[in-house]
Amino acid sequence: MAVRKPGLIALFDVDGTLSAPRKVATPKMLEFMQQLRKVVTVGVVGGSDLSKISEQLGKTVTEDYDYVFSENGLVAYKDGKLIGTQEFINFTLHYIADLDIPIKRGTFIEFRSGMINVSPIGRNCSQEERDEFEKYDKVHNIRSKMVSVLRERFAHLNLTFSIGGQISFDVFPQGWDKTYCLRYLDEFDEIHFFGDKTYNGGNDHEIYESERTVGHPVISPEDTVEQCKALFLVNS
Ligand code: M1P
Repeated sequence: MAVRKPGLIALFDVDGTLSAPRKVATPKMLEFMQQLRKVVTVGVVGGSDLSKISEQLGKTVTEDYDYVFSENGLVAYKDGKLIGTQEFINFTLHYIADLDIPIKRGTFIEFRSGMINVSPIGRNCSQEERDEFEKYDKVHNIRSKMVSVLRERFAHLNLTFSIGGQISFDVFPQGWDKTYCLRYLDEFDEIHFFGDKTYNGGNDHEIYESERTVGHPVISPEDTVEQCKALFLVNS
């Protein structure tokens, strides 16, 4: 029996590489990949989501290949098991289970496009509970302590943790913060950014700190108006 060469992986795009664009791969190609897998580790990487890749490469795609990366690796499988994200989810849910806070509701983790939102109290809480949690968190630093633990534990995943709202924090790949929008603003050489969460760990921090922006921390919408008046409307 052939022995796989250690340290070598053959990684394949899907559309136009393993199948005609957007089409289902031929049985011959699928069979070939299984033959190939006997001698090298085989991975698949596609920009589309797993359901589209499954349509093209088969329902059992995550088991049929050593690695399957959908959404360019945002969702990653190794030997049929979710990696990265799955480990993160399990650790985070254990952490929340052990948290001693007054109220817990449902939806502690929410998957969104390109980000995971984590809420120690759970997103199903009422508005009143949400307001209470925010106050409680200000005193007990539940979110910032949790973020410190996760940041250290999952340093290898190069994630950004961002506390933006009242009851949760966002987790996403580095660079997928608000600076992402700056690529659409190349024609401007002076970009003023205003935000209330400009501190380290806040979801305005990266864009506020960016070399491409002049950052303005604000404390309320009223403050935003005042600062804009002083900056842009004096003498106009
Ligand atoms: O826009 C700031 C944040 O608003 C919500 O946070 P929370 O539910 O904790 O108040 C969420 O949508 C969060 O993702 C977002 O960053």
